[in-house]
Amino acid sequence: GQVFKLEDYRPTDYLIPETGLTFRLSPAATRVIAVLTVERRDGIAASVPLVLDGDGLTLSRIAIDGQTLAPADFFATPDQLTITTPPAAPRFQLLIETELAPAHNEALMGLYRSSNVYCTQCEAEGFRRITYFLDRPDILSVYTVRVEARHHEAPLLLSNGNPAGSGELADGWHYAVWHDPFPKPSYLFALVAGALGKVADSFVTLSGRKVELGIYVEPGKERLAGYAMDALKRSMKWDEEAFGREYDLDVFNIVAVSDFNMGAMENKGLNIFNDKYVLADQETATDADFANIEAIIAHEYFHNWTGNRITCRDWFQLCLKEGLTVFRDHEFSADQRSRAVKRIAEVRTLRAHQFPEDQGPLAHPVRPRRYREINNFYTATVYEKGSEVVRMIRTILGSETFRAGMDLYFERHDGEAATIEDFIKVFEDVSGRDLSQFSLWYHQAGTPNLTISSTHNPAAQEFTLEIEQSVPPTPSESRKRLMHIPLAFSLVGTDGKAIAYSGVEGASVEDGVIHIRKRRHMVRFTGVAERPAMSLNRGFSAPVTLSVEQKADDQFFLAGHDNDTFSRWQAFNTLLTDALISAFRQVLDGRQPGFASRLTGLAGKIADDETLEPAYRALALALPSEADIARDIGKNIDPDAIFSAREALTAAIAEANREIFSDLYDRLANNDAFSPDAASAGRRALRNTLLDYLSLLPGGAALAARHFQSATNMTDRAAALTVLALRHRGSPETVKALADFEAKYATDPLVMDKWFQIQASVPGPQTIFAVRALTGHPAFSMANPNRVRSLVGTFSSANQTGFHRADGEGYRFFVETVLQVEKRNPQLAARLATALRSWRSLEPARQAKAREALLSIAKTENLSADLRDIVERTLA
Ligand code: B3K
Ligand code: ZN
Repeated sequence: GQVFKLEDYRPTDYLIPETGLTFRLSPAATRVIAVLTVERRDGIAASVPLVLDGDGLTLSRIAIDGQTLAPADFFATPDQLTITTPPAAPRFQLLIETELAPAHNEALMGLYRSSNVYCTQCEAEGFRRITYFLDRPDILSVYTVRVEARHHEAPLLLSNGNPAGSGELADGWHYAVWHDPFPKPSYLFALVAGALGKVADSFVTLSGRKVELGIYVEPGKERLAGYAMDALKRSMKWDEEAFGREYDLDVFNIVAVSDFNMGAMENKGLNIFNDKYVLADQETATDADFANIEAIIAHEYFHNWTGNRITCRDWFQLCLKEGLTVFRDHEFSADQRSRAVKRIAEVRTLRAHQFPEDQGPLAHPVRPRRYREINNFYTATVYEKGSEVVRMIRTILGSETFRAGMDLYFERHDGEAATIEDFIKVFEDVSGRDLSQFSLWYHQAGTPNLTISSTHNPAAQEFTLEIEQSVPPTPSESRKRLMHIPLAFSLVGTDGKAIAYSGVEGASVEDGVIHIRKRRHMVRFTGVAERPAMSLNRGFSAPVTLSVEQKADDQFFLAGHDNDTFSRWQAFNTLLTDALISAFRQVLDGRQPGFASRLTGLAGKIADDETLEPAYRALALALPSEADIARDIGKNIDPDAIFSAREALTAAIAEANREIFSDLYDRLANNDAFSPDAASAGRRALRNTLLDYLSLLPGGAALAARHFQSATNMTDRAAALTVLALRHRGSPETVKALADFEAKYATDPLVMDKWFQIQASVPGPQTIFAVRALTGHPAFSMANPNRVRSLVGTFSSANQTGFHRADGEGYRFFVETVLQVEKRNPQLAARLATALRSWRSLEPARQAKAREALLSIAKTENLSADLRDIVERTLA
C-alpha cells in the first residue's frame, strides 16, 4: 500500500469555497448531486488537471457550468475523478452525480443505514464514499445541503448548520435544506434521516443567544437521553467559563445510532453518537457508563472549537484536535466530579492503553510522520498521550499563561486548518519561552524512563537527587534525543509536610517542578536537615516510567501520608505491584506466594479511612490488572502465573481484613433514591470493590448472589454478576444469575453487551468455548461493532488467561474472527487485531503461536489496507 508522508504535504491547486449537495435517499439507490464551486489558486495554470478523491463511487453525470462534459474532458474510476481539461476561467461550477447503496454499506463509513436510519461517518476519509471531492482537511467549504426522502420512511431530515427551509414534494416525498455558514472540511459533513424520537431543550449563551438543542434517539427511548442532555448543557456552560468559548449556530443536534465504529463524531452542529454513549438510566447503565456519556458528550461538543472552528491542516496533525480536546474533556470531568479521583483514573487508562502501544511494535509519535491507513492512527498515543502533552505545557507555563496561549490560539487561527507548530508557537509567544526541546514530545515516540536515586548528607544538610533520562528505541527511531521532562516533586518530612530547603542547584526548579533537560542531573538541595521521602512525578506531571530507589518504609509512609492524592495512590500501587511481581516469581518457582501483613493491613486502613473519598478508596483497593503486572514484568510473560499471583494477593487482603471489609460493606448499603453523581457512584464503587474481596471468603458466592438479587441499579447488578462469573464460575448462584440477567435484558442490546463482556472476561482456558458458543447467541451479531467489541474485543484484549491459552486456541479463534469481521468492516477488524501488539513480551511457546496467528492473517489474500497495516507493523 501507499505510504503517506508528512514532508510531502503540499497545498492543493484548486479550492472548493462552496459545496451544494442534494441527496435523494433510497436504501439501495440514493442519488447524490454535488454542485461544487471550484477555484483555481493564483499562479496555477489552467492546464493543471483537477483531481478529486473517490472511494468505490459510481459516476452517473458530470457537468461544468451547466455543460455536460465530453468523455475526453474527464477520466473517472471508482477511486478518482480527473478533470483533464478544466475551463480557462479561474472559477467554475462542477456538477457531479453519484449513486450509492447505503443499505449495503457495512463498513459504516460514508452514507449507511443503521436500524433503518440513514446516517453518515466521514472522518477521516468517508466523504469520498459519497461524492468525488478534495477530501482532505485543509479544503474548507461552505455547505448547503438539501435532503429528500419518502416522508413515511424518513420524517426527520438533518444536516449540519442551521435549518434553511423544508416542504413537501410529489409522491409522498419531502425535503429539508440546511445551511452551515462556517467553512468546514469534508470530514465534518453529516446527514441523518429517519424516524427518530426527539428530546428538546435550549441553552442561552454567554452573549444571550438562544440555541435550540435536540437529542434524537430510537422512538420510545427519549427518557434515556435526559442525562446526555444535562451533560450537554453543562459542557456548553463550562466551555464558556473555562475557555471563553461560545457556541456559534442556532441549533445543536445529537443523534444516537446503534451501528457505529467508534464512540461518537463531532460533525459541525450535528454530532452523531454510538447510542451506548447517549442512552442511560439506573436500570440499564452503570456509573462508568454515566461518566463516559458525560465525558464523550463534552468531548464532541468541545470539538466545536478545537477541531471544527480550528481544524487540522492534514491528518498528521490529528493530535492538534484530539489530544487538545481530550485534555479539555478531562478538565471538564475533573471540575464536574473529583479532580483527584479523575486524575488517577486517567493515568490508569494511559498506562493500560498508551504505554503498551508506546512500548510495542505499533509505537508512533503523538504527531506521526507517516501512515498507510489513517484510521489506524486514532490511537491512545494521539488521544491520551496527546492530552498529557498539552497538560505538560500548562504545567510548564502555569494556568494563566496557558489560558492566554489558548486565547491567542483561538484568535489567531479561527477559521484555519492549523498545525502543531502553530499550536506550540502561541505558547512561545505568550510566555517568551523556547519550547523547541519540549516539542519533541510531539515528534519522538516511546515512553521516557527516569532513573532516580538519592543521597542525604546530614552533616552538610544536603539532599541530592541523581536523575537520568532515557528513551527506549521504537520502530524506525533507534536514536532518541533528550527530552524536556517537567517532574513535579516534593521532599516529604516525617510529619507528612513538604520540607523547606534553602537552595537548589543542578537543574532549574520552579513551583515544585524539576525541569529535566539533560541526560543526567545531580539536583542538590541545601538546608535539608532530615532525610526526606521522595514524592515524585506528583499528579503524574509527565507521562514517563520511573525507576526509583526508595526504601519500603518511605513507600509505606507516602502511601499513608502523601498530601498529593495521586502520589499517595501511586505509592500504594507501587507497593502492590512490587508484591505482585515477587509473588509471580514465587509461583514460577513452584512456591506458595506470601505477602507482608504490613501491606495487606494497609489495604484495610485505606478502606476504612473516612478522611478519604470512597471513590479514591475503591481505586486504591483495585489491584493492578493482570495486564498492568505483565507490562511491569516486561518480558517472558506467563499469564497463568500472573493470574495466580494476583489471586493470591486478593485472597490475602480479603482474609487479613475480613471484619473491616464486611462492616464497611454493610455500612455502605444505601436505600436512598439513585443518583448518578460522583459521590454516590464512589460509594457504590467502594462497596462493589469490597464485595469482590468478600466473595473469596466462605459464603462468598451466596453474598454475591444476594448483592445481585437486591441490586436496584445496573452498577450493583453488573458488579455482582462480574464477581459471580469471574470468582465463582459454574456455581449454581452464577448459573442462575447469568440466566436471570439474560431473561430480563434479552431485548436490550446495550445491556446484553455487558452480559457478553462479563462472560468473555472469565479467566481460564475454558472461556474460549463459551465465547465461541456466544457468537451464535441470538443477541449477538458480527455486523454490529458494539456486539463484536463486547464479546470478541473483551476476550482478546482483556482476558489474559483465556485469550493467551497455552495451546494457541485463543489465537486461532482470533484469526477466524478478525478475518470474518474484516469482510464487512475493515476498520473494526484492524482495531481488534491490535490485541496481539504485545506478543513479543510473551514466553517463547505462546510467542511462537501468536506469531503464527499473525502470519496467517498476513498471508491472507486481498487484505484490506486497514488490517494489512496493523498486522505488518505488528510483525515487523
Ligand atoms: N473524531 C472522531 C473519531 C473519528 C475516527 C475515525 N476513524 C471522534 C472523536 O475523537 O471525537
Ligand atoms: Zn475527538
